[in-house]
Amino acid sequence: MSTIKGLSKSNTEFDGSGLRVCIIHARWNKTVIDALVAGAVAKLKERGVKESNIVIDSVPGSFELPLACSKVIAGSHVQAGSSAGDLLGLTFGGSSTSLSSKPAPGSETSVPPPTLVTMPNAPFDAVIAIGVLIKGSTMHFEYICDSVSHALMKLQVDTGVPVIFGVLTALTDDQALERAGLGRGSDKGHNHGEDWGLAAVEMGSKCKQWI
Ligand code: DLZ
Repeated sequence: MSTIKGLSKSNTEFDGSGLRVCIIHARWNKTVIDALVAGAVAKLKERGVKESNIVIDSVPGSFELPLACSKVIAGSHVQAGSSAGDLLGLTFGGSSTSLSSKPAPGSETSVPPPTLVTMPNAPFDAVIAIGVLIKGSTMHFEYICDSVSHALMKLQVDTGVPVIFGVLTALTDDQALERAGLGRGSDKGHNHGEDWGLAAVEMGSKCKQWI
């Protein structure tokens, strides 16, 4: 019997030619990671994202994905007159230095002019976080799956930049392999990285329209 599960095709084919996308991937379970990253890149390019607008970087494990994604979003969205910390609503080192804040009354002359932060990079329209978690014999898997998924969701909602959830949470090696199109049976499975590439183009395009 055929399955009812799965992603249905969008009626619109989104154009990624004006998008800039960052892929951050973990290095644990490299065989599966490599296939997923390749699948995501293939679909980004198929939708017109220029190779020069695809930035790929890695972190040790999936647990590191939220911080890395947060940093690349903050770094690419630093605008003159606002700091990355301001943008994310974060306070570093116990004090916030908003460049737009007014000087304290009576101290106008003693406050040095703020150093404007220049925008080092064009902003990313979407970030794809790719990791492969495979259950072991301890609770490690559950803790990482839970914290990483929550942190990535919070990051995209807080920043307004789509963060595509490219984290496989597999109970066995075979589950992970099948979801990267590397299944060991007659059915090789479907490479979910392809879906993540398409999701990045769709969400990156839609979020530009929804502003
Ligand atoms: C430690 C660990 C283990 C046991 N398993 C995985 C895994 O299956 N997938 C993955 O991406 N990372 C794993 N890690 C590493 C953690 O994500 C993290 O890199 C370390 O705990 C250091 O913070």
